[in-house]
Order: sequence, then structure tokens, then C-alpha cells
Amino acid sequence: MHTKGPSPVHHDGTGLRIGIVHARWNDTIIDALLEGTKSKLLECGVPESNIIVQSVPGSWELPIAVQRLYSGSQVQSSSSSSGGTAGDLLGSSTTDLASIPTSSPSTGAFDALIAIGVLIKGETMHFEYISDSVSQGLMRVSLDTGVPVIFGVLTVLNDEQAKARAGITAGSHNHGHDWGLAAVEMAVKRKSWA
Ligand code: DLZ
Repeated sequence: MHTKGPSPVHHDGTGLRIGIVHARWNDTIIDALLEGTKSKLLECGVPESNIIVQSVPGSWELPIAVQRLYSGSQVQSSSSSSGGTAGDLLGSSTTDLASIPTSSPSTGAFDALIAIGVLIKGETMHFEYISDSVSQGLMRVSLDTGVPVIFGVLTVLNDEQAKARAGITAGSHNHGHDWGLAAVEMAVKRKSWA
């Protein structure tokens, strides 16, 4: 029997702060996965203002961006500086995360982080190298920081497989739902481990 990962228990996301970093390659699929992820976070009670979304060019950039997003939030949550808002990490609206005001509900350290990317196999070894490095990089960030980093990276052979995992193909399941639920469950569990 095929069993799914998300817990059957409802976890309360009220008060959690979740960071999402997504790649921009394969943007139609990314958009659907991001939407699916956010919808479950909101369903679990995570306030919209506590969901911080950043983007990077491709999946290769996810580990460093997730690490910097987390480190920036640590710096600013323990400092009293103010001014600025979260923006596009490596895009045109780049903002210094350390300058986000601590009084806003969307500031402070993250309880979980979600990395979203879509890697589609081409004709070279590029896919294998990136998939392996990105998964290892994200695991390293998670273990080094002690913050759950949810692996929202699809590693697929073609566009059709990607669409079938993003809820785009009729009747298919959006894996973003699982990632949102996994983030809330792990964030809640992390608090109980502290
Ligand atoms: C270069 C590249 C290729 C060929 N394919 C993908 C992909 O399928 N998914 C993805 O997220 N990114 C891809 N990239 C971009 C790399 O991840 C990276 O952004 C560039 O090599 C620049 O470092």
C-alpha cells in the first residue's frame, strides 16, 4: 500500500514563522508548488505575515540562500535595529535581511525553512551534479543550524513528471501541500525538543 508522509495529526501553525526560498527555473511548476505550500501553511494557522518568500535564480543557489535567510533572521531577531522589509534575495529588490524591524509580526527567527526547486533532467550530467549537491547542501544547512529545512525540490526526468507532482496535471497531487504540512509539523516538534 502507498502511504503518504504528512502526519494524520493536525499541527497548529499559529505563531510559527516560516521562510520559503524558491528557484525561478521552471516557473510555471514552481508557481503551483509555491501556491500549494503556502495554502497548507495558511490552513494550519500560520499567519500570512509570518510567511517570508524569497527567490533565487536556480536550485543550485538554494542552499546558500536558505542559510543566509536563516542567519539574517538570527541577527535581526537579536538586534534592536530597524528599517526595511524582506525582499528578493538575489533579485532586483534585494534587501538587507538584518535591517528588518523587530517590531513587525514578520520578523524574528524562523521555525522552519522550505526550499523549493524543480530540476528537470537534460542530456548532460548537469542534473546529477546539481541534484546531489543541492540535497546535500540543504541537509547540511538543516543539521548545522538545527532548523528543519524541508526538501521541496523535485528531481524529475521530464516536464510531464513535474506537472504530475505539482497538481497541474488533472487529478494529480500537489507536493507543495506535503511540504507545507511537513514544515508545520517539524517546526512544532522542534519547539518541543528545545
Ligand atoms: C542551468 C540550469 C539548468 C540547465 N537546469 C536547471 C533546472 O532544471 N532547474 C533549476 O532549478 N535550475 C537549473 N539551472 C540553473 C542552476 O540551478 C543555477 O542557477 C545556474 O547554474 C547558476 O548557478
